[in-house]
Amino acid sequence: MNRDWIATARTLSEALPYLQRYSGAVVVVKFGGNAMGDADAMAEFARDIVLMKQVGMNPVVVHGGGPMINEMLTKLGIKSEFIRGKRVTDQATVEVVEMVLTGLVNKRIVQAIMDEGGRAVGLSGKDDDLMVAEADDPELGFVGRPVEMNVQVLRDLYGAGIIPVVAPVATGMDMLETFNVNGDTAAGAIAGALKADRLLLLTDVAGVKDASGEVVTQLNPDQVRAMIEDGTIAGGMIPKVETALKAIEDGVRAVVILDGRLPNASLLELFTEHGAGSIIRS
Ligand code: X2W
Repeated sequence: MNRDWIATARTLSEALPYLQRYSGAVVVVKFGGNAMGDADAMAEFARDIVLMKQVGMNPVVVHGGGPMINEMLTKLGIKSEFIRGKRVTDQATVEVVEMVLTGLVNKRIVQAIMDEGGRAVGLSGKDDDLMVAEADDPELGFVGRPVEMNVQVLRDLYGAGIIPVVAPVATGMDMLETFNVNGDTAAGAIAGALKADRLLLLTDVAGVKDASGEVVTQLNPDQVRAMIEDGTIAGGMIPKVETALKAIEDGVRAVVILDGRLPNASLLELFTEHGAGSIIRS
């Protein structure tokens, strides 16, 4: 018999305890613009999500799309800059952000999940008041900080067998303004409100690295705080670990930061002993 088939059967068999452990688990998956890559990467991500649903988990997808927003702003001749990892967002920019995220990117992900045989419905923070935000910092314009979450619509969707796909655009307290929310922040707020079993932050780095550049596979919140303080964790990793700390405070059981470009990254993390990336939990 072909050795590959034997290995496949063994892999499935070894996944049993993980399948049992995660049955019914709520898993929020942040799919960043940098992890989306090409059509193949999108299809592979969608397939992993459909598999999670098929084996009884409740995946909730929250996406980014920074590179796609940049592309559209460039086409329209609108200049854009970032302060501390967040896009300075004026009125013209927030309109483009909403169009690109809730239109182009959200529907591409919905299509990819449908194409793999799942059922997906796309929505933004505006739908059913899922995510209500306030201005984060006057310097940033219409960048929102989530202040009120109404996640029942997500429970209704996954309870009905549907995979929710959420664009990180929020409504204002007066229900008139539109806010651009960082994708990681939105995913953390949603995971916190759902008290999710897992928050997976799929990005384009292997995980949290120590001073020698090695990925640290397991961390607790105190270790993360110490690594921020001594400068080991820096740059774009800071908003991610801050999201992780806040989500854990809000009741998420564990947060994993992993490289979404790795083949079957989420499955490797959830269904094998090996895991992937860095897991943060108390
Ligand atoms: C982000 C929203 C998209 C996002 C932006 O405008 O780019 C803020 O910076 P990635 O692909 O996950 O980076 N919002 C406030 O987070 O995309």
